Amino acid sequence: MNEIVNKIENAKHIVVISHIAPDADSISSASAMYTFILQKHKKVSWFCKSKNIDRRFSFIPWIENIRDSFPASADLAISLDCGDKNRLGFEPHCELINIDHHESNTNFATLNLVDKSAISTTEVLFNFFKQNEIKINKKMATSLYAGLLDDSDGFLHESVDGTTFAVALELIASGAELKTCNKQIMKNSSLSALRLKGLMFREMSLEFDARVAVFCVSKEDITSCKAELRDCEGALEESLHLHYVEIALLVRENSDSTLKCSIRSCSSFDSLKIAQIFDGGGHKSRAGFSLGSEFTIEQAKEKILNLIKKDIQFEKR
Ligand SMILES: [Mn+2]
Repeated sequence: MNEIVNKIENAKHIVVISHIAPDADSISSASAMYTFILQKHKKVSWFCKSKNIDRRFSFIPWIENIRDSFPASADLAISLDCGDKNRLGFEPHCELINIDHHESNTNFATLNLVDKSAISTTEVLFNFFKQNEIKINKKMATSLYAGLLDDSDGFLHESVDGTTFAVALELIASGAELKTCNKQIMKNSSLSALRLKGLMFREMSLEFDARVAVFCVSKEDITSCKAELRDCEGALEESLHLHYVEIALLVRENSDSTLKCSIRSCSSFDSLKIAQIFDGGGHKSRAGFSLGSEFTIEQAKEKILNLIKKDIQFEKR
């Protein structure tokens, strides 16, 4: 029997963990694992340190069961889509299994199922279910599809290939509610988020021959639009649609004046390499890291742009 299946069989109380500030992939993969464990008539809990979960995910099965306190009686924890231990937001006292696809994953658990070639953690989980002849029911299929959809940027990410569509096809055949997923994940925005996007594009600067789009967002920018921190993502991703832009940089101020920096790349530029200088994580095409309040937004921007300048290939396009 597979080692992970074995651990699940032998555990009494299992906790699935979504990472802090969870995205669709982390929520969906935890949901699919939760459904699987529930079917085994096992006691299962769902932990996520962040309180403010994106409303777009409200259709994901069992999401109402997420708790921000870690149950004391748990004897097995399974983290989903967490690249490193800090992303858990809690140090589990029990045995830990790590299921993920991040390039920067540090294999921090006792048992690690990390496939860096997978487009989403839900794809890793799909393969795990298949290999262990676990039936994917309608709830699981919906969750797995939602993560695949979001992490593949609606099947437009450059690493999307026939395999991605083959997985999607199988999930649809298993009953995935694709219309709900497509609408909720890809086409559901708030007015505040759209206002922030407008503000961000108005203030965006272009550097290095317009190959780098730069966004600086203060906490006042966010509050003036009544937006959420995560609403900065849209403009960041969309700036890569501009013809010459290969890299997008966001320096965002948190409410406590610390900074969160995100880098996106649609060329061979390695975002993760920069993020790792600052103990961050992610993938080549999308990575992030935090900075303390010792830097102003402007100083952080200059520092990161200097690093990007060293790495960007100034070959003729
Ligand atoms: Mn992911």
